[in-house]
Amino acid sequence: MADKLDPKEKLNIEQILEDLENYTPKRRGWTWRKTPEGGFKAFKFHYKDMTEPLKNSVPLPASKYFDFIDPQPKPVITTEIASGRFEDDIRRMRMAAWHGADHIMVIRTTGQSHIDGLLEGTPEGVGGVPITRKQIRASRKACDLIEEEVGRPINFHSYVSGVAGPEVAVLFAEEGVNGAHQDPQYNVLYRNINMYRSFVDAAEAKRVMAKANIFQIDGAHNANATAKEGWSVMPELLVQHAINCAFSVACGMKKDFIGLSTVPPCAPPSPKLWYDLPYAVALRDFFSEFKMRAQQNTRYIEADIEEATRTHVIDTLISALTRADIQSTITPDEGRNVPWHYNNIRGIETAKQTLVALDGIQQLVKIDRSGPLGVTVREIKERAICLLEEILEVGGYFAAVEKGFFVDSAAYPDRNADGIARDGKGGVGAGSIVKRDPEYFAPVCSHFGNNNRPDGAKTCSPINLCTLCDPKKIKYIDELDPSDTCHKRLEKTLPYRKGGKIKPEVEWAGDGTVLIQLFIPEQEDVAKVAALEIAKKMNLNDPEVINAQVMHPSEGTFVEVKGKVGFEIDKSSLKIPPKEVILPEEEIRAAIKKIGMKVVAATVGEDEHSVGLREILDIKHGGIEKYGVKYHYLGTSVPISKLVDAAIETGAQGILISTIISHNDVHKMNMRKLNDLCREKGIRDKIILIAGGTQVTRGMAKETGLDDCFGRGTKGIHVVDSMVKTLKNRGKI
Ligand code: Z97
Repeated sequence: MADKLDPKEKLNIEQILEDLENYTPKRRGWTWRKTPEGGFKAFKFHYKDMTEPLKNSVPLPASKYFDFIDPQPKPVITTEIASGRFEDDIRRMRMAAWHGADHIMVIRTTGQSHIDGLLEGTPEGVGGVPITRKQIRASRKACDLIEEEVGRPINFHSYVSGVAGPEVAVLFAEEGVNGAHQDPQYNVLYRNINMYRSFVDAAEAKRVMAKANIFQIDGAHNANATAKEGWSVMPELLVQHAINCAFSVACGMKKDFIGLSTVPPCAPPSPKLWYDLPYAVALRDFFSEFKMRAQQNTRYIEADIEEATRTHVIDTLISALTRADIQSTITPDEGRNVPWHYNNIRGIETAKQTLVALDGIQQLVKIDRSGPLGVTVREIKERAICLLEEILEVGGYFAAVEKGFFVDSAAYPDRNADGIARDGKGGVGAGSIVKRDPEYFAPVCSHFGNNNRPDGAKTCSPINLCTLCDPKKIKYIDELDPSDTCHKRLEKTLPYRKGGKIKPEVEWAGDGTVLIQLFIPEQEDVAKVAALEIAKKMNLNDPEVINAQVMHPSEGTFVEVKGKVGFEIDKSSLKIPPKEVILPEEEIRAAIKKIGMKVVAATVGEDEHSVGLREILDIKHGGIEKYGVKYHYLGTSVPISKLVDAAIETGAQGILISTIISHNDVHKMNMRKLNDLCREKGIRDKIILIAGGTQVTRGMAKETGLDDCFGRGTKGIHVVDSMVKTLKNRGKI
């Protein structure tokens, strides 16, 4: 297959799936972004904390005013991709990478913790999609191509959890997965896996991850998301981080490969900063040697995308004020949908835009510990230490879990007695721990324990190397169920990927989903039902209200409805207008300056409608004045002859007429007259003639002998661009 992606071509999924059994990842282990010595220069700016730019990217919308630069912030930026179909996820990964994500987490739609072994193939089956070797290999292969295309390594990430955790860790090490969540407390608290078994499994898994340089993220954020009051569990979060960090180091993980999953725990309308900033500072004080993976708050996301985005901006401000080595992003639609692909991009853009804007903030603003912040930081730390002490007093971690110390919704030392309590003898895998047999020989050498090789030599040499030392020994198993495979799914979506058919989508190729936004001037209950009726009349299938926001209790409601279209568009039936390329602003300004461009302008005939023309002229809304053109406005209903005379008198190089009235084609008549008169006076080749108006179209220029014509939606830039192009064609510049 082609070893390079072409930005003009879609990802060829079928090609990615070819010869997968022989594919090995191009790169292994975690990678950080590179910060150039002495900062980074782009356009007219000197950035303090930006990293090397991408080879190919989509910059922020406002970049067109800044020479299309696309500065890349220092933290690695994460996006979580959750469609469940890896064949669609890889397209989303490519879009995400172009917008600046270099840490791509794949969330399965089933809990891996429920599965006690590894699955093969790419089944959707029942209960969601597990992680399998084929999916990972295809995704890593796609990432290898995508990282080449954008010019920056992509860290591919998934989850090591459940009683098959050690096997999953080996699979990840074999397949070049670069990051993973691993925290034995997650299994215990949220998946009811036996607590002792979970820590034994974690020891194995962490050892394997450490040897493979897989970056680890812990699971403390889950307490924040689960507790009734996320902000009350701050002391406990510190304790959970501490337990996982200490255990990971004991298993042989390097501290800079251990990431704390931190979430600013509050959201407006709370006074967020008073909780989130001291918490962030306390964390960074206690865990200064470890990496911070700052995640955006999901606990309080409702259905309003804008609201989620605003909270995420404040979260990112906290990251910038403190430290985030990885800035994780959440799609702003998480509260109302399975995340949609363009919302992944919105999340990434939110983080990128905020971090770029806040470049070097720590040189401008210092955190003041002398006031209330210092007091609160100390208080959080004291509460955490007291909780740890009490855990030790009651007999240690396992005893504390039995007593329901964790995810209690009160701020320690208060207790609401609503914590998650687990029985040490119960849970999944209870009683399954067996003492290692002295003769036991581990299947992979980066195993916890010495594998009976006291000499410390390559521990797998007696079995002629293990799969981690010799990838050729990896057994690749393809699909197991011929009816439930990615190939079957790809057949169905072929028309939309390669067959010239177009259907809108948000999650999977060809899903047909669209979103409509309506303002209904009724109270909320009525508005929601009315919106659904409107969606049905628009022929949307399965319409569903996913957001309703009261504008006023009786004046009206903003409603968002999703639905599916039942039709498709034939690409070959579309008539695509040729794209007009506007000259760069700098070039336009230079040309205008060079010839000292002057124009005369007026509305003509019986036309008193002057607003459109004034907008094209005035600097305020980007009229031609903005680009250096001097204009002489003659007023309304001006005879053509007066305009031509004025142009001759003032030495203007252009005449702009505006003509709205079009009955009896009076607009065209005036346009022709302008051309004819200029010819008569012998100035036609020295003057640029342009007409505009609501009934005017570009095609009328040819018909009437003018240089250009403009209709609705025209801006000053289009007119100056046209004037400069005419001058160029005439060899004047
Ligand atoms: C995040 N927004 O980025 P299973 N292990 C740990 C976890 O935290 C998780 C799993 C395993 C979130 C999304 C939520 N975390 C992820 C420490 C899940 C998942 O699928 O339940 O077996 O494991 O962290």
